[in-house]
Amino acid sequence: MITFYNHLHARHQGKVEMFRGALVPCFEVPARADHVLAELQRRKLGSVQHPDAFDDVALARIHSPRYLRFLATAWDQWLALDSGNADKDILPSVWPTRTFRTDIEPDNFSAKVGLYSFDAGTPFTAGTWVAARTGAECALSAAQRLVQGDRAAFALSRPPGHHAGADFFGGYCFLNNAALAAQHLCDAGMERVAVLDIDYHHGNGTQAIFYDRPDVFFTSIHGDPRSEYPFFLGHADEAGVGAGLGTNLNLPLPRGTGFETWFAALEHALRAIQRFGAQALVVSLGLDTFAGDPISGFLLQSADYLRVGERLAAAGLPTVLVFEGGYAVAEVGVNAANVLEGFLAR
Ligand code: Q9C
Ligand code: ZN
Repeated sequence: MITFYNHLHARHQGKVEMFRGALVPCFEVPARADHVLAELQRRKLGSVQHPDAFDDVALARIHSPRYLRFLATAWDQWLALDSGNADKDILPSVWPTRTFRTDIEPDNFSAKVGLYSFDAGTPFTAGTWVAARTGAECALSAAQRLVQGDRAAFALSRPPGHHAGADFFGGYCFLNNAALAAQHLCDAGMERVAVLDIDYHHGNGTQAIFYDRPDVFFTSIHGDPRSEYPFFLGHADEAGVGAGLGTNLNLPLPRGTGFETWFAALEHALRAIQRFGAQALVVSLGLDTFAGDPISGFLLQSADYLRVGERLAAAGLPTVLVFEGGYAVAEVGVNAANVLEGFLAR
């Protein structure tokens, strides 16, 4: 399968994230994608290309105009505050929670950052916009391959995307790559598209984007949000709304869940996708379900990812794989390549 590799991913390189009252080194590091690329090439799992160019119209199918404007200009606004800001990352510190207004974009830069974000774990750096935008092009290029008749394509990019909503960043995500890919498939004429999110963390952004949509089915297997990030979405009773009622399926599992139970949930999710009648599949491929992941709580082993790939292929749908989380840096390449190898073996 072809891989669209974000050759500019390392331009996004956060220094620190807020964790329990301290600034700690970022978990979402460039080496993650480097290891995946190296392992794909070592095993010869297909050609690797730079993405095709897409204009802002493709991004605006998912993201709001004012959010896109903010992302494109945030770094310059940050430098305009103080040229000494060049060697510091932007981190949000104030948010409009319940009872506040979000319809007026404030002039104050910190307030803007808060308006367009939901956590203090997602630094915005000098190269964040170009990296995120090029990553989105990887997802769109992969989706376009399906339109042209390919069986599968892989978007190998960072920063990840599934926590980003139509107008907010967070959870290390800025542009929702999986949602952009799914929308591209819809726009190319597919009437029913499924997004399967197997990152450890619930894909709150993707869910929210498609929550009222009857044409995009979203299903996610993730750590129970009562204890796991992103905490405030991802419960089993979230089924969609309006015309989208019945097209959202959450399968939360407790921290400590092992492969057998997790795989049964995957089976459940794929059967639901089959019942929905999906014509194509977008997989938010997080590898932070791995037992060795430093910030997650499932117990999958490296060999299990071969079976995950096989099962995804057995769904028999044209499939875009989109790289999301996975923070066991030394193992993330092997684990991602195992999914691809399992998929290709079917
Ligand atoms: N100190 C993705 O996997 N912070 N995002 C967890 C760790 C947020 C994960 C706390 C985790 C976000 C794409
Ligand atoms: Zn994750």
